[in-house]
This record gives sequence, C-alpha cells and structure tokens, in this order.
Amino acid sequence: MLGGSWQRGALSAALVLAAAGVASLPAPSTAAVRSPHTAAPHTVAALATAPDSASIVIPHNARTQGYQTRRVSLAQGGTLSAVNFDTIEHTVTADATGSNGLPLFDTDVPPNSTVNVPVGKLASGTYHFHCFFHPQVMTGTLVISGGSGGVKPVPPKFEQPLVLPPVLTKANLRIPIKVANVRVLPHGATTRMWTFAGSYPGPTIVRPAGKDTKITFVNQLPSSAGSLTMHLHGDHHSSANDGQPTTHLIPHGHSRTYDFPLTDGGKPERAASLWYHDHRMMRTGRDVWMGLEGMFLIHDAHEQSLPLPKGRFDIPLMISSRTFTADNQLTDPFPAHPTMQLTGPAAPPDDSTIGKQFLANGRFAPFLRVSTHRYRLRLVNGSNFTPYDFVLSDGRPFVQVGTGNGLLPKPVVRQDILLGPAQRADVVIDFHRELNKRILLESQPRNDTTSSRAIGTPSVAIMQFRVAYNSTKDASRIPATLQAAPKLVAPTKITKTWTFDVAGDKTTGSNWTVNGKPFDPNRVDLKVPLGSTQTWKLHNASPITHFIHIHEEQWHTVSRDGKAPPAWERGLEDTWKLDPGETVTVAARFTDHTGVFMIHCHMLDHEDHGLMAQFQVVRPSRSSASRPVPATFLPALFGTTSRGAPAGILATMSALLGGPTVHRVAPLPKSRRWMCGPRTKHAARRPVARPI
Ligand SMILES: [Cu+2]
Repeated sequence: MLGGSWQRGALSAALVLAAAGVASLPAPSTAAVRSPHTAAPHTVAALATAPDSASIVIPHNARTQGYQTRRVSLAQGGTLSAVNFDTIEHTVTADATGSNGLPLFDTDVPPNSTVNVPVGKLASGTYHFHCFFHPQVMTGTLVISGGSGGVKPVPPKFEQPLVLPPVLTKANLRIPIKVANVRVLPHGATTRMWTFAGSYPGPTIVRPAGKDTKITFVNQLPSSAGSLTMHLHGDHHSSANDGQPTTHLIPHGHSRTYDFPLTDGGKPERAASLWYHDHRMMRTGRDVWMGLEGMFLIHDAHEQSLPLPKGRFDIPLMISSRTFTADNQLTDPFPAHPTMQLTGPAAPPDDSTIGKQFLANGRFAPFLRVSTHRYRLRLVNGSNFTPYDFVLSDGRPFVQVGTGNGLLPKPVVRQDILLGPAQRADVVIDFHRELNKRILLESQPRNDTTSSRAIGTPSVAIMQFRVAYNSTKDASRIPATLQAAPKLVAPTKITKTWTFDVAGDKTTGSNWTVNGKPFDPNRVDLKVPLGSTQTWKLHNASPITHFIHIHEEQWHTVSRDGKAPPAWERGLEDTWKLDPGETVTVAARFTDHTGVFMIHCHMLDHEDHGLMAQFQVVRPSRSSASRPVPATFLPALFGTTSRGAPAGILATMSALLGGPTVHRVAPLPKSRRWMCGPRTKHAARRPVARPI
C-alpha cells in the first residue's frame, strides 16, 4: 500500500496518519481529500448543516467497538465535547500536529464522563482523530466548516542540526554517568537528563573487532537513582560483564569496569552496530527514558575492505521518543516503588511508555546537511516501547546492508524497514542527483500485517536530510555480496520453547510471563551446556506484539512461522518481532562463557513487568557432551542458490552427528495507524517534572 506517489507525498508532509484506518470510514465529502498540512476545503453542504456544537461518543467496549460517532461535523468556532460511556479512559487525539510535533488537539476522556475538546481555534477542514490508547480501532473524522483563518496543521520546522555524539575509540574508557542539560527541543529550556559523559545519546564507542575494550562507568547520578548496570546489547562477553539486573551493579558514587574482549570462539567478532544501555531490575524503562543509552560500533577488516560509505558518510542514528512537560523536562511515568505485578488500567497487557515527540540522536526534528553522495546510516531504535516503520519521504528505498549484528549476505532493497525497540538496521541511502532536495526520514503506519492485535507504528517525520553540497567524487558503492552468515550445525529438534504471555488480572494484579512465570532473578529457567548448539522456539501467546531479545550469542533465524525468514533476517540477529500468535525459531552455538544471561522483551515496560527469564550456560556433563544431536546445517533452510550440499559432505556430517536427520542445507547465498497496542497514559498525559 505504500509507494503510491500521493501517499508518499502525504507521508512526506508527515504527521498525518496514513490511510489504513481511515479508509474504512464512511466515504467523506470532498472535504476528506487529504492534504498533509493544510486542512481540506469544506463543502457547501457542510456549510449549510454544520452545527455549533457536536459530540464524539465513546461507547462501552470502545477498545473493540471504536468510536460510536466516527464522523462529526462542526461549525468553525463551535463547541466539541466527548462523552465516554466506557469504563476505561480514552482520548480524542488529532492525527495532525502543529510545528512542535504535538497533536492539534489531544483530550483525555475519563470513564463515564463528558469533557470539552478544544477545537474552537482550528481552521475549517478535515481532521482525522484517534484514541491515543487504542488507535487501531478507535479512529474518526472531524469536519470543521465555515469561517476563515484559524490554526492549521504544519510540519516540524527542522530548526536544529542533527548532533553526532562524541566518538570514543580508546581501549580503556572512563565514562561518568551524570545529570546534564541537553538541548533536545529547539526552543525554551534545555532538558535535564541522565547521561553518559554529558551526552544524549551517550558517546559513540568505535572499536576494532578482537581488541579488548574496558569501560569504567562511574555512577555520579543522585543517590535517588539507585544502582545502575550496563549492558552492551548484541555483544558476546562474560556473564559478569553482561549488565546483570540485580548483581554486579554500580551503586551511587561507585564505578564498575566492564571488560569486552570483542572476540567469539577465540576469533575477533564480526563488525556490528551495537548499543549500550542500563539494564537495572524493574528500572530499565526509567533509566533509558532518562537518557542512559548510546551506540557502540565494531569494525573488522572485511567490513573495512568493502567500498561502503565511510567516515563522515557513516552516521550512527538513534531514534527515540519522549514526552516533555511544558518547561521541556521529561515526564516521569514511572512508579516510585516499582513492582512487576500491577493493577489498574496501565497494568499488563496495557503497560507502555510512549513518547509523544520523536528524536533523532536526542534532538526533536533535526536536519542534516548532506552531499550528493551515498550515506550509511546505522539505525538504532532506542525507544522504550515504540516501534517504527521507517520510510524516506520521496519514495526512494533503503538498501539494507546489515542487521545490528553484522553484514547481511547480500544487500536487500527495502521500501520500508520495521524496527522495534532495540532492533537495528544498517542501511545505505544514495543522495546522488538530489542536490537541493530535502528528504525526510519518516515512520509510516506499518502495512505488513492485517492483524488488529499487532502493534502499530506512528506516522511522523523524524528528521530531514538537506542535500546541500555537490560531491564530485564518491568512491563508495554497494557490493553485490557482503558477508555470509557463519555456518552453524543446529539441532533440527527444538531444544527449548519460550512462550511469552500475560497472567493475572488488572483488578488483583497482572504481570508478563515467560513459560508461565514472571521474572525471578533467583531462578534459572534453563541450563545450557557450554559448547552446545541450541535451537530455540520463541512463541508469542499474548495479545500484543513483543520484541524478544536474547543476550550473549548472535543468532541465526531458522524460520518465521514455519517459513524461511525474509531476506533481511538472514544475517545474525539478537532481537525479533513477535506479533500475537507468531513463532520464530532461532539457533546459535554457545561459545566461551558460562554463567547467567537474559532472554526478555525489549519493550521496556514489558521487561520491567516480568517478561524476562534467564538461562545459565554451564560446563557440560560428560554424558551431554558426548550425546549426538540431530542437526540442521545453517544457514540453509532459506538458501536460494543451493538445493543440496554434495552428498558426500552430507553423509559425512550425518555420520559425525550420529544420525540421518541432517537436513541439507546450502551455503549461504552470496549473495495502521498509530500504535494498535495500548500505551501508557502517564508518559504522555500526566506530565510530572522529575526531581533529579
Ligand atoms: Cu513485549
């Protein structure tokens, strides 16, 4: 559904939610022909009939029924009210925004109440609206007619330059974690944040693969922040250096040195786009929201030998969302005394912390002046909860060259890229022949699923590329082949199934579960023999999407719902999208390190509310070490260039592995509207200045 030029135009203007939900509404008058940032013209008929007052009615079970009044007409300057007959809170929120990136109207409607929706100053035109908490189902259209002048939707002004965090390259680093004022919003006060070395995002650490890196983090935050713990996401390292949630902490006023050898199985790791963030028990959401996240890039000789864009044409880009108070401070949606089991409307499965404004490298609506050159973007979704479906405003595709865990076997041309929290994509954009153009990086409503339960993505313009310089020389190009995933012999039989669900009820308390249990730091859920290769099935039995992250190893995606994974999941991964009912099978070999590691959802509300488990890598017993394991040679299931390894090799492998169940597997080929899930009302709705 993407790709139509009109729609691309609408998206480029951004901030107007795309047509998915609106298309099912009763056909509007000509007034509903959408223009991205100007209200559409009203009709004569509308002029004649528009009342001076109108109501939006929210029925019982609106979460599944939608608004009772999906189309409302109103004379300009008239009074609009919202009547909520439901037992839970809803909102009436405009799709379109003002230049500050906030909706033109955005009104909470408590249960069993009637409130005024302030639209009296809006210009005549058509305004699509949704419920902030239930936008997939609850959508409607307001037509304002008559009068002249008034407030119209406008795109962000892209007033401030993109900031690249400082780059640190040394083997021994010391990074203070401290309060700092950050110029997040372009006007007004700076924002007090918790930062790595005064920067949000934290400094970008760039290191060669195989070179030991020691980082000493110093906790200089106020004592009320408590202890911290740092996780280098996607990396392979020992348990003690993994950012354990309850052990190996960094208390207030103390420091801790983390050791990252950047090796795997005695060899240098692959080049990768990693990131680091706090991982404290039940506090990860708060600590990341406050600013504790940064990027960590690993280079290796192979990647450096490729002609991909380098240097200033290689841009780390962390996208995140935050909500601010009127004086530009972060809201505090997090409880003073966190617990995994919650009651009330924001309890699981409705717990979520969503930002209302969208940031690129910690800045609202930044611009970047670029040359007529190829650029490599290391996209990282550093949001607590929000997934994005990234697109470029002029309809050009991305060329994805890597995941967060290294290069793909070959480039993949993608019109849009869905990234949940913690997911990364390494992409190349070509600005040749685009001198003087302005191209937006946007998120569009995802269109890869028809499931009404799958989480949606926002429609928003995040940043602007200004093609300002003519580059006469561009030596970069995108090779036809990049890097095959490492070979792996994985059991065909599932070693372990992890099922993600929710338990309890919101009256007495609910929490997320993994295999029926909420997280318990004193419980090990699986013992994994060191040196073994595991095939794990990840299944989402819950009513909303999760993005599941496995620590310690980098994984092959064997299958997605029983089918070969898409081309962009044929590299190594550490975090997978699991829409409701979805199943992903993954495989990895456990090398090097014993100890306890995590598996959890990276929507941080879910993680903090129990959707986490832990496995312990142990020295294998003799019996388990010698037992033959039926195996699949990966990557293979999705090989496109091969239909079978040479019979001799297969026979040999089968014999070695002790059984006939070796599947042939080929060498790697060389080659909706806003969130449909629930969202935390607190984050956006009840701004509370945080004392820090
Ligand atoms: Cu989740």
